[in-house]
Amino acid sequence: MNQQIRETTFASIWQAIKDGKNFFIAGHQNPDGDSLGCTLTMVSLLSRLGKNPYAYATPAIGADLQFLPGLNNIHVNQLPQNPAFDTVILLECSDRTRGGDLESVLKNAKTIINIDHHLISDEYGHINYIDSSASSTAEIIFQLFEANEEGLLPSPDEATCLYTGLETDTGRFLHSNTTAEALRVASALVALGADIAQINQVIYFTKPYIELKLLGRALEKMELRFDNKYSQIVLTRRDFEALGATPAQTQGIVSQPTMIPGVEVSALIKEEADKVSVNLRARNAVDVSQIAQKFGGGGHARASGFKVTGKPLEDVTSELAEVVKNVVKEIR
Ligand SMILES: [Mn+2]
Repeated sequence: MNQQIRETTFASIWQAIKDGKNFFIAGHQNPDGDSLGCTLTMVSLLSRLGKNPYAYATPAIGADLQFLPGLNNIHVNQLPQNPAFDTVILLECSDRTRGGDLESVLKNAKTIINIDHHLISDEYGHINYIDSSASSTAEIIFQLFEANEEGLLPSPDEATCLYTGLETDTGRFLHSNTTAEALRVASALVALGADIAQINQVIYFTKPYIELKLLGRALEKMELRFDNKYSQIVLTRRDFEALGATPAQTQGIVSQPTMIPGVEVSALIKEEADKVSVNLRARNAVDVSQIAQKFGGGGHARASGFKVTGKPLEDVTSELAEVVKNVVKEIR
């Protein structure tokens, strides 16, 4: 994306912020650090500008993100009865349903602003700022600040929220989306007061007992297939019940097998109460977002996923294996 387009588009976002009064802000469902960090930053920024922001998240906020400053400003699972927002800002939502059932909000909005870094977007907004070269939406939001003509900068709390988005979406600055720009923005956020000691302590050096036990069980069940290029972990309902764990407690598990030399694709397949959900990771050669798209999902080249309802675990597992088999057989 060239600089000209970028500045023009940021200018149109600032104009919409200036023109708006009652704002609705949401990230995607099951919000991650980027989604929540950006939502909180926008709420805080809009409040500073004298606007009325209403932030929404669904269905819940993970235990590891409870430390984020300003979290009590988020309405979890609560939509107003008669929504009347002139401006809607959706973050990290590749289509208008990613943030939940928001039609009642969207249909009355004068301006919908869509800010995202995912590869594919429906461009459902009146203003669509999609930059798939950005490591995270947090990186884009920081650039948005920089494009502000009045020299507005993130507060220390906002810097903490944005840094959390950047750090979690880059896998602690380890994934291939850790660009020079991502590191520049991270550095600027630290200079602005991001509390990195707390972020790291809470997100990376804290894990509940049950999650460690679940990791152990998952690694125990890991299987290598197709010349050891595919790692498959299947967690059944019985696995979760045996530990008193939930499918939400599997964060980080799917990345573990990509440490094994030769593994190109890692899949974590979870049997949930009403669906089968699959997380995919790639080491290098494979674009797993294309695999996820075949099953109605999406995401990034190195990290993606999908959900299937009304199909048994075994069928999803074998259909996925068939697709992966055809993809990895090309890799020498
Ligand atoms: Mn993101």
